Amino acid sequence: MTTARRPILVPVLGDQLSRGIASLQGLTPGDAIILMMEVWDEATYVRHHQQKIVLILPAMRHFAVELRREGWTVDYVELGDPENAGSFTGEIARAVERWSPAAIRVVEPGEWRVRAAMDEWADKFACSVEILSDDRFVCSIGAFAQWAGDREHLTMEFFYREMRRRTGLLMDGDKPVGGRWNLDAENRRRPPKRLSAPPPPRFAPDAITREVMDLVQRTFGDHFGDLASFAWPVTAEQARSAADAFFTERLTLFGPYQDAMIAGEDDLYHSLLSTSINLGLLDPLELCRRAEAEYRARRAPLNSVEGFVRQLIGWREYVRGFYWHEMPGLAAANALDARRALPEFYWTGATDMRCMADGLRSTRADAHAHHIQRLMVLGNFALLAGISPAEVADWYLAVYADAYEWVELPNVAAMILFADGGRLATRPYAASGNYINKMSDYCGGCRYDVKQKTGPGACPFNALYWDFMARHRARFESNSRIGRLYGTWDRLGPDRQREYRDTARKFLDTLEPARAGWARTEGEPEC
Ligand code: FAD
Ligand code: DLZ
Ligand code: SF4
Repeated sequence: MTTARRPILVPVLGDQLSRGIASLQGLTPGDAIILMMEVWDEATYVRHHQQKIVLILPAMRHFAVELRREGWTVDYVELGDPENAGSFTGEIARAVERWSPAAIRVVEPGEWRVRAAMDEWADKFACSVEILSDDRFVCSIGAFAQWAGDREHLTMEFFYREMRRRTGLLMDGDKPVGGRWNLDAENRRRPPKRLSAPPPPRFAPDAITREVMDLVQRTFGDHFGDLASFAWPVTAEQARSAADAFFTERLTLFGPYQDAMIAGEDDLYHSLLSTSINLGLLDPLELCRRAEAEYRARRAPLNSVEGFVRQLIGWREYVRGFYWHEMPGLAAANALDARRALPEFYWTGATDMRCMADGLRSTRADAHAHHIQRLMVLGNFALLAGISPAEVADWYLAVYADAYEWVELPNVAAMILFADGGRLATRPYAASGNYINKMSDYCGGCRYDVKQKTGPGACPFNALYWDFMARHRARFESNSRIGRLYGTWDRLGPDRQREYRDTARKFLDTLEPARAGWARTEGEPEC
């Protein structure tokens, strides 16, 4: 680097580990100092699962090694550095002192609280600050806002069609390949007994990762989650090999069994790529193009490929736009006035409900549960039991390795809890035990009876479902998608209805509230 010119300082955050990140485009190693910061605030603003920290810090360290190999100057601040200021802003201040940069150039972050801090940098530091749009998403925050306009409901399906047109994915001219936009109806196959998928690759921790594992054990050993089984990809190369395995071994049946659940089968035909995509190790658009190529080469059926593409350029893009469009209100939204504390068993896994226990086990073991467990088991329970959205959101943000607020909060507050009052979903994803029984093998081995509706041995989802519907009758009776269910409820008559509601109340009374301090350090203000 020439000594005469003041460099551009380019902070790269822990989930911006993409070589093509916008802040580096157009720069050469001679122009820039790349700043990477391991900071206490990010590791503790919620008490992340131990594996989430072990995923992110080694991924950052490996990324720094790659950049240095390419000739970039990387100013890397480790968590254990005694001078570490503990926050992004504090570390930028120290870096500005060290380098006297001409400007700071950074890509917008994934979380509102970080954006709020970033917006203050220009006033705090004696140099200009350029905050760039994150072009790893197809739809910018501004473009989403334009699409949303003043629509009352932000229906994902219409947004998704726009994304298909914009990217040209699975299109024949201006028509969807195969004549239909969405093949979701073909993606709900009931799983046969003993459905089992080829296991996804696991990546043994190397020296860099093992060093962070020691650090996490020493420093965050009291955070939720097991560490010993850590096997997530932490480099772009590993992430590519995880993607290869998905495309060759699991994509074909991804579609049909997307909603299936089998006890002990934690991954089934899911891709397990969210941790790598969200870190920036994989490009979602490239994955979609590869999935399309599998279809065009007749190696994968359309329902699997369209399902996968829809998750990425539909749901993933949509929830990100929704987050920025609805924040900061979304974090405090509670349209159903749900106030119950999160039960302790979400943290301990100690419940006799087999479906819940299985999802909680994989959450603890791998910092992962697949979509339908997050949505229709763990999320459905939180909805029906009326658990406070803020407590549920903290839990999801802390326990999953792929969780950042931009993707976690819309899924929790809007998709599962209906806390946004129906901006995202036209009806709540509420279901009784019957749904779980149809889509899984859980109920056979459960101490509760899924066919029994009331009484102490009945599947708790059954009474909770009707209790939820009865509690929210005023809101949902006029809903064209679920209003007619109140006819079924009315036909039960007052005595039977009372039995349902008593069963629900008695069950809810047994729930022990989670002790303080699991998700956030006690006594610290919420960020
Ligand atoms: P696959 O089933 O293989 O799906 C392929 C990809 O599609 C995923 O890797 C992911 O990038 C994307 N995707 C699928 N569904 C969604 C969705 N609803 N929203 C956004 N992207 C989606 N996903 C996260 O990445 N981080 C989260 O914090 C997160 N929290 C969730 C909370 C709840 C309550 C629910 C219902 C879903 C949440 N999801 C979250 C979405 C989804 O459950 C995970 O992306 C998925 O389980 C990751 O596993 P996979 O890579 O095997 O996904
Ligand atoms: C989640 C996380 C953790 C645990 N640690 C760091 C860190 O030390 N340094 C960093 O740059 N990023 C970390 N992250 C990811 C950030 O929380 C994430 O970049 C912001 O939330 C913005 O999305
Ligand atoms: Fe879950 Fe009810 Fe089935 Fe038990 S019976 S596994 S609680 S749905």
